[in-house]
Amino acid sequence: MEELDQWKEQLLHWWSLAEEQLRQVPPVQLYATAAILVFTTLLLLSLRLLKRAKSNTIVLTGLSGAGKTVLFYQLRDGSIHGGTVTSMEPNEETFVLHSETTEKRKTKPVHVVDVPGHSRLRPKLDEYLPQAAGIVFVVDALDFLPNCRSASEYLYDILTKGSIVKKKIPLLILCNKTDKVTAHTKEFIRRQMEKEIDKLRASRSAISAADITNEFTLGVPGEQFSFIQCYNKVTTADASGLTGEISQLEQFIREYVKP
Ligand SMILES: Nc1nc2c(ncn2[C@@H]2O[C@H](COP(=O)(O)OP(=O)(O)OP(=O)(O)O)[C@@H](O)[C@H]2O)c(=O)[nH]1
Ligand SMILES: [Mg+2]
Repeated sequence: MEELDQWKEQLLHWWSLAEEQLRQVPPVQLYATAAILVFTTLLLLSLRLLKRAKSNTIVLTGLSGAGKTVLFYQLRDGSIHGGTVTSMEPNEETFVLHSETTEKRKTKPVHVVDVPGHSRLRPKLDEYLPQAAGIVFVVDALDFLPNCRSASEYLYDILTKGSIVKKKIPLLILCNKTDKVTAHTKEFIRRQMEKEIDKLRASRSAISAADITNEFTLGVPGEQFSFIQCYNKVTTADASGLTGEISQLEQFIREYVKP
């Protein structure tokens, strides 16, 4: 009890000292300090708000025939209509995910862009990637081995783009067509792509002095390449656009575009 009283006395003493000090300060200075404090708090608050106003764009990319357009329709309508043909233009729309249309609470619409894999249309990707909240790299898990090299090259080029690295945009490697038993597992696909990128890294750094195309390098020099070493968060998931098994894709979307 006595100790508490002592503390109280000490506090009162400090308070009166502080008061005396404040009284000596001209009021103009006091107002100026208060104004600066209020201004910085408001500035910090608005910066936080701005940061929260995040993009709601999800970009679907990957080689031609991987199943991007089928996934796009599954996300939007929960069906694939009559089927798809090789896309010649990006498919772009803002909608509420089909699986969420039955929910009572309102959910935020997602802006989904499906960029064709045809090499002539790939430059289009640069228009969409920098504004993405997340990138989905679709891989054909059935016909994977013959396409492993070109898919890895495409992925390498995405993961070394300055605009993507600087913003640390998360990327999902989506192994599609898992409705067929002969589809490769996502672990296998991840490992094979890591090996392929490891090889690519060596060949690219050898030529990069001559004609620089990649703004960033990947991985740790002298170490076997792994996606864990990337600046961007890279994860893997399974899907079947054909049968509508897209829950892992929707989970990824909702992790980065909050409902
Ligand atoms: N078995 C199976 N086939 C699929 C699946 N998803 C897509 N396909 C088939 O794969 C082919 C290509 O699908 P698309 O969605 O058109 O491919 P894309 O990635 O949009 O191709 P581009 O527009 O050329 O870039 C179609 O014949 C689809 O029927 C799937 O989950 N399982
Ligand atoms: Mg398509």
